Amino acid sequence: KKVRLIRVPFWLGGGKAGTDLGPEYIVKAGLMRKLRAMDIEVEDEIEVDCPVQPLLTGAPARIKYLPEVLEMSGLVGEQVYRAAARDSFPLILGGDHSVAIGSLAGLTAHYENLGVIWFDAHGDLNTEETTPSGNMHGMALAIAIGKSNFKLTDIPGAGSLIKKENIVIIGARELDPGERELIRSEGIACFSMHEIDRLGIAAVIEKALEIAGNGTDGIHVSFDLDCLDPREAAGVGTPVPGGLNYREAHFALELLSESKRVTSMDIVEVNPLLDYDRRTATLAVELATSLLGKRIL
Ligand code: DIR
Ligand code: MN
Ligand code: MN
Ligand code: MN
Repeated sequence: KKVRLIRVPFWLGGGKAGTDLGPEYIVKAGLMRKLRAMDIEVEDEIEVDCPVQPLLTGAPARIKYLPEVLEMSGLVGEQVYRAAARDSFPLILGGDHSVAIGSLAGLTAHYENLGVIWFDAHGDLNTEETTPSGNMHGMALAIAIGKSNFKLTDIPGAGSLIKKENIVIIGARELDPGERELIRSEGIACFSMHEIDRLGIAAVIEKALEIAGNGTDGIHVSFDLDCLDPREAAGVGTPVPGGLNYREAHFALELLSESKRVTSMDIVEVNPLLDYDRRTATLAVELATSLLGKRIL
C-alpha cells in the first residue's frame, strides 16, 4: 500500500492559532516510523504552502478568512487530486477542519461519487446565515453538500458536490440550532453519541459503510480529533465532554480498515498549544495506523 502524506499547517478556518503546528507534531510523534514498520510505502511527503494571517484592514468580515480558506483549499485539492489519480492513499494532516474542504475538492476531481464519513463532536453544517462563530471549520460539510453560499464547486479544480445521501456524521454531541435543522430537513445521517451508546460503535460503523458506500467509488474519512473524549484528546480547539473513548475510536477505524472501502483520510484539529498532557498527536498517529491496517494480532 502506498500513502501520500500531505501536511497542511493552517489555523485560520478555526480561529485559534496552534492547529498550524499539528502536522509537525504528528510527524514528530513517529508517524513515518510507524507506517514503515507496517510495510506501508510513504511515496512522498508534501507540505502545502498555506496563506498566513493577513494584516487587518478595516472591519473584520463576519465569515473569517474566506479568501485564505479558498486559497488553501485550492492548493490542498491539487495535491490530494494528484495522489488519488496515481492510486496513492492521500493522508492529509491538518490544520483545522476547513482543510477538509481542500481534501474534498481534490477527491471529487478524481472520484465520480464520493462517500464521506465525518467523525466529529460537531456537525460542521453551519452556513453563512447560521454560523455563530464565523469560523469556516464549522461550515465544511455544508460547503461540501452545497448548502452554503460558498460551495465546494467554487474551488478551482473541484469536481461535483458531495451527495447528502452519502455522508455520515459520527460522534456528534454539540450541534448549533441551524445544524440540527439542516440535519432534519435534509435527512443527513448523524450518529450522535446517543446512537453510539444505544447501538454500539460496531453497528454504527456497519450502517455508516452502507450509507457512505452506497453507489460510491470512494470513501473519505474526515477525522476531527474532538470526536474523542477530551480525557483522551485534550489538544483540540473546541473540546466537548462525553466523546468516543480510546477503544471505540480505534475499533471504529479498524472496522473501516477491514472493509477495504476507505480511500483517503484527514486528521484534523490537533492543537499542540492546548495539548497539556502531550498525548493528542501520539493518539492521532495511532489512529491513522489503525485505519491503514494495523492489527493487534
Ligand atoms: C461551532 C464549532 N459549531 C462553529 N464547530 C467546530 O463554530 O460553527 N467544529 N468546532 O469542529
Ligand atoms: Mn483511482
Ligand atoms: Mn470539525
Ligand atoms: Mn469538531
